[in-house]
Formats: sequence, C-alpha cells, structure tokens
Amino acid sequence: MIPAFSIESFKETFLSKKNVSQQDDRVIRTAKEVIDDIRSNGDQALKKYVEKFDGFVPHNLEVSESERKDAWEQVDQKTIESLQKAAKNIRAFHEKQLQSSRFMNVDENIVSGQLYRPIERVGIYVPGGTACYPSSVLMNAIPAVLAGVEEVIMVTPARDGEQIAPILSVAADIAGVATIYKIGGIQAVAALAYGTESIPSVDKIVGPGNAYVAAAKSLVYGDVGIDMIAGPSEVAIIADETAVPAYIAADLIAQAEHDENARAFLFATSQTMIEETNAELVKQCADLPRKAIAEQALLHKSATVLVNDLDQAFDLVNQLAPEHLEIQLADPLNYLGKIKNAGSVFLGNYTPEALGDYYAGPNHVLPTSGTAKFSSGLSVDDFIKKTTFLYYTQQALKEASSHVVNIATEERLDGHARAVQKRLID
Ligand code: HSO
Ligand code: ZN
Repeated sequence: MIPAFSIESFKETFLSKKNVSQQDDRVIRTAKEVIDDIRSNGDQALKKYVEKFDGFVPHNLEVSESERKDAWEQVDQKTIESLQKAAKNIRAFHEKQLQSSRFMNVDENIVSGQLYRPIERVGIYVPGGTACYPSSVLMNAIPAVLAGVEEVIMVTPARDGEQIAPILSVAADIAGVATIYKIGGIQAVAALAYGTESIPSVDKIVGPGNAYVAAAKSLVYGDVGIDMIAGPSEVAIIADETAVPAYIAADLIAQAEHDENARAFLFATSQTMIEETNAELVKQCADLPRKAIAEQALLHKSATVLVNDLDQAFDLVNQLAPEHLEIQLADPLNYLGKIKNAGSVFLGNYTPEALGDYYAGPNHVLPTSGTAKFSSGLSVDDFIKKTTFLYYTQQALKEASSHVVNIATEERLDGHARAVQKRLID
C-alpha cells in the first residue's frame, strides 16, 4: 500500500531541501489584514472577525468559573482519570528538565553566572475543530506552568455559539491554565500578540493551528515569541527481522490518520518485512474510521525503503531528521548512539508512538519537516530566558584591561577602550 522507493529515489524525493512549510501568499495577506485591524482597533475588530469566521460572538469571551466547573460534569470519569494520570507522567518528565540559576565562575575578584527566569505571560493556541486534542493542552501547558510562567492563557474557539469543548476546559484545569478565551484563528493570535480591551497581551504564543494560525504566528513573531511553525506530522520506522509487521502497520496508520499530508516511512532490512507490512496496512485500514485520510497519506506521502544494512537505515533517517523515530530492532537501546537527528525516539516493539503522543511523559510537540536537524521538541526551556551576569573588582578589571583595549582599538571603538581605561586612572 505504501509505495516502494529505492535508496536513490528516496533521497531525491524526500531529502532535497524544499521548504515544505512554505506559506501561501493569499493566506499571509488575509492574516496581515486581520492582525493590523485588531492591533489598531482592539475588541471591536476582534469581535468583527470572530463573527465573520466563527459565525457568532460568544456572550463572554472568557470561559467563566462556572463554565469551567460544569465542563467536569460533561466529560466521563474514565477519561478524566486518564488525563490526570497522563498529566502526572508529563509533569514528572518535564520537572527533570528544570535548571536553577547558577554562579559559573567565582573567584576572589570575579563573579559570573546565569539567571533562569520564566517568561511572564504565555498564550496557548488550541484548535477547536476536528483536531480538538486535550493531549495537546497538557503537552503545551504543563511545561509552561512548571517553568514558572505567571499566567498561562489558553485560546480556543467556541463551538455552536457559546461553549468550548468541555474536554479542553478539563485538560486546561488539570494542566494549570489560568484563563481561557473563546477565540480562535488569526484573530486569537492577533489578540494575544497585541492585547485588546478584553484579552491581555502575552510574551510568547505556542500551540498548533491551521495554515491561517501558522501564518498569523509567523507575522507576529518578533513582537512576541512563538514555538515553531509545524509542518505535517511524520514517523520513520527502522525494522529488522525481529519486528512485527502488524505493529509496524499499526504505527504507520496512527501517523497517517492525522492528516492527508502526514508522512510514514519504513526502512526495513528485508523485503518480506515490507510485503507483510503492506498486507497488514490493507487489513488494518479496512475498518479505520479515518480510512480515507490515512490512505491518502500512505499512498501519496509515504515510502518504504529496503536497506542493505542498519547503518544505511540510520544514515537515511539522520538525513531525514524525522519528527518521530521508531526503532523496532533487537536490543533497541543499543542504537541510541546512532541517532543524530530526530524529534523523539520510541524503542522496541512495545513502545508505539501513541504512548508518547498521550501519556508516557516526553512532549509530543516536536520538530517536523527535517527541522530536528537544528531544533528540539517543546520543553520547559521554551518558557525560560537565560540572563547572564558579571561582576569584576577594580583589580580584576585592571588585569583584563589591556586585552579589552587591544580588541577595542582593533575594532576602532575608542569609546569602548576608554570605558575600561577611565576606571583605572585613580
Ligand atoms: N502525533 C501528534 C500528537 C498527537 N497525536 C496528538 C494524537 N494527539 C504530533 O506529535
Ligand atoms: Zn499522533
């Protein structure tokens, strides 16, 4: 079901740089218009676009205390318990990422170090349509709360006029989100970036969204921080003869059902493994509710590659830099050293990506489209700024002075040289 690619054709099709996340001009123009209007006209413009794009304006833009309380009655108890357990695992994992401010160099005459300070206000964008994922609320909000962000604000569009999806509200409570506003789309990004009478401005906006949201995020970047512009989700699986075709197929499908542009790759050391996986794909897709989407992704965006050996598989995967990498090999932990570029790695036959998507602890917001070559998944670091500090006594400055003056003179910046010399005169 997934087309077979030779090593060469795989390289040509999937490894050439072609900026898959490039944005449509028309979308950018629309986003710019909405952002400019909201920046100049605040709430009045915001409400105009909520009406225009969502078809209604909720009574109150903020989700009230009582609405948040009522949401708990509308979600079944089993789901609530699972979200709570997942949140506990995600919190425990991300807690270990926290670092404290520290002195780095301390002697009699010199002190230097680094302060770790949380971003003060963060906005989390949560889509409200078919991709309405409480797991993404947990993955985005928990690291922010742990980092010490004072105010974590969530935005998500209301459905049918008034209510946001109750499960998103419950997930927000579990994660520690302070305030939720019933807005989405470009208008929500603009309101968070610049503030309106009813929406406070934030310092950074994170969270996934459609092409309009992505365009809006890239336009407000600079005035606020953003996490990343995510491309289509992808998984690469490396399999030897110990892998199980039914499990491989299940994980390729789990990826493919995300959207028609999702990409699923299998690098196998045997032709039989590829054939058996394809047979499983057909079987398992048959009764999949999102069959049409998954089939599109598998048929048109994905690839199987027969590799000569595992070194070749790792070489291709490192060039691909996939968002998710599954290593379905005997002794999978032995291969950690071979991984250079990947967002998150899942080891062995019993660690499906779905475990990490929802529950185990590592973050599911990950670099896509090869960006794992230079960036990482969401972590507490995304909500922290590092500020360095320095203290010298006059004695220490004296010892450093000739070097500073030499470099300043070379750069023809006499003012810099004098700023040092002035302090050594008396
Ligand atoms: N696989 C997605 C995350 C997700 N899966 C959310 C299910 N819900 C991107 O890593
Ligand atoms: Zn997923």
